[in-house]
Amino acid sequence: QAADNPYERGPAPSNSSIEASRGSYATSQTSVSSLSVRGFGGGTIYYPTSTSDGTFGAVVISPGFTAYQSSIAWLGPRLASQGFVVFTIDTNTTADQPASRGDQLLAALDYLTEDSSVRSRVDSSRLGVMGHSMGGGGSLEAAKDRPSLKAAIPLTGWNLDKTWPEVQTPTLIVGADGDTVASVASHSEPFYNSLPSSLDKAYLELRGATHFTPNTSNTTIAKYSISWLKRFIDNDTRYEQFLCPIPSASLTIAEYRGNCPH
Ligand code: 9J3
Ligand code: ZN
Repeated sequence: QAADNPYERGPAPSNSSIEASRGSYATSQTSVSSLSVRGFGGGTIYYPTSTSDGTFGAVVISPGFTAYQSSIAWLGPRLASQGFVVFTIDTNTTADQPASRGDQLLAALDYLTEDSSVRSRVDSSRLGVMGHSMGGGGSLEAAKDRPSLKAAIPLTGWNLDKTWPEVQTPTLIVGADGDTVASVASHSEPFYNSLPSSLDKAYLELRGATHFTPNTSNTTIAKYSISWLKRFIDNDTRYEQFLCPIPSASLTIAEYRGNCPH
């Protein structure tokens, strides 16, 4: 790790390293039973196996309405292998609304850093939240409630609350151009626009994508999520090159907005 940034983990990144199906760390996983926790529904923790690189930042990920951790499981090893502890959770009930999912993301972070079997591997000062649909809406709720969070990434997020001026956490909003469940016009775009203009924020609209695109392996989601988490949870400016200047529209990106440099 570089002397000027104690939180840097892993080798210098390239476009191919952030697009790869796995990063440089071998990973392990451990299951957390719903019967052993309160405030959320259990889940699976994915983490770098080695303890030789010190602690890692961590991110908890919530699924959407009616869905289980299996719907976001691909992100576990994908992100953990880049050097994060990743906790994909189940919610108390699959009908829980975004505000509840936000509370559950925070309960899961507290479990991860205070009680879990991997707590010694986690840097409790460098935490983030992600989620799909109502889980994405929940990630905005969690950031609003806990401004110390370093990164939030709602994936095709859904929330009745369209205004998020209270958020102080760097936030990457990911929408899908063909989403008919949480249309970008009614959800992701107003979320992005309502975040403070002074905040480190970005809006990535996936091209040729639906509400359920975040439920299977997706290179565009992965590469920008990795870059955002690295940049803001690890303060790793080696990843700034992938976020700024703002990425151009392409075969997989319908639109990208943001404020650069971060
Ligand atoms: O989590 C989601 O997929 C939310 C989208 C939805 O079905 O909202 C309708 C209540
Ligand atoms: Zn609001």
